[in-house]
Amino acid sequence: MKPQIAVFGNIWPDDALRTLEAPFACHHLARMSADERRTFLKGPAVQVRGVLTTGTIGLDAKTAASFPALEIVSVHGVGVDAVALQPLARRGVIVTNTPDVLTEDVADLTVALLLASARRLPLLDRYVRSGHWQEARPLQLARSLRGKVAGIYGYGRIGQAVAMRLRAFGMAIRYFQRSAGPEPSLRCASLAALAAESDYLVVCTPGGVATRHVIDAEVLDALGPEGTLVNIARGSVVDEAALADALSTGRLGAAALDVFEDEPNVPPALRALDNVVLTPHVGSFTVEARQAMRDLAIGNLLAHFAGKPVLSPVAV
Ligand code: 8YV
Repeated sequence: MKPQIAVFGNIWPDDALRTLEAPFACHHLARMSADERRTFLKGPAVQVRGVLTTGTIGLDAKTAASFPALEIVSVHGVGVDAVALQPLARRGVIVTNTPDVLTEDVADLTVALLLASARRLPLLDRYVRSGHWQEARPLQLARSLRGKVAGIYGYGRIGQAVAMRLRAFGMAIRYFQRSAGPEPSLRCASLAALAAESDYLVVCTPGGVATRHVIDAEVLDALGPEGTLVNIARGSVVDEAALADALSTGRLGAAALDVFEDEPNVPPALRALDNVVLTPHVGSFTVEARQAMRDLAIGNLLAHFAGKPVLSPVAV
């Protein structure tokens, strides 16, 4: 009998679904109505041995409890903050994610956002389309990146890939994270100290309770009126109300954001601001990264049910 798996999210293209449906009996949660989902979670879910989910949806503790036979949760994404890691670990359930394969593309988007903000690309695009150029309306000069400091909060795989790129633009790198990291001489003593030293504060840290709202009014004030916040990690890391306040009162210069606390809902206060660049959580949204993420996420399930070690387990 094929192992039963529950598939969360509607991001799976046909070829991925075909790959899944050959070895597994799949229950697609995204295709169920709210009533069907409740019925499924109260009944057939007891047979489910594997879960395939996205980084954003994850698997919360209550839903995980509906799967008493669960052996593995495969996350399509590197961030596992939406997964109830501790309860699953206590039950001996394996959790896997998709690190490495998205690092370069997420780092590329980070630099694209930083540049788009520094050179005000969205405003310039609107300037041309609206005919303001033909009307010779005045334009404010942008700021050069050369010689500026990029402070990277979270100097892991993605943070280091961002640093490598920004060095090529002539920027100096500093970072903050709890552990010393690979270049201790560049590490600041605290997040606030990093913000104070930085022209651009780039958030690359994992989400979750440990980092919830750590980018608060104090950190934003340390970054200051000439400073820019770039966030490609998790919206939960930033206190969005404090951010909107700092931006609209001129205490912070600008922001470039790919992630938000309550996606896809972006606070109207942020959407209304000209000094903010917004993208819809697309760091890994390339053909290449998404293909590699799908292969790895499905590969983890295939390995587990073939009795082999999984390819990319999350250490708890
Ligand atoms: C995806 C992500 O948007 O990897 C992550 O942690 O946030 C993104 O790559 C998401 O996980 C897609 O499933």
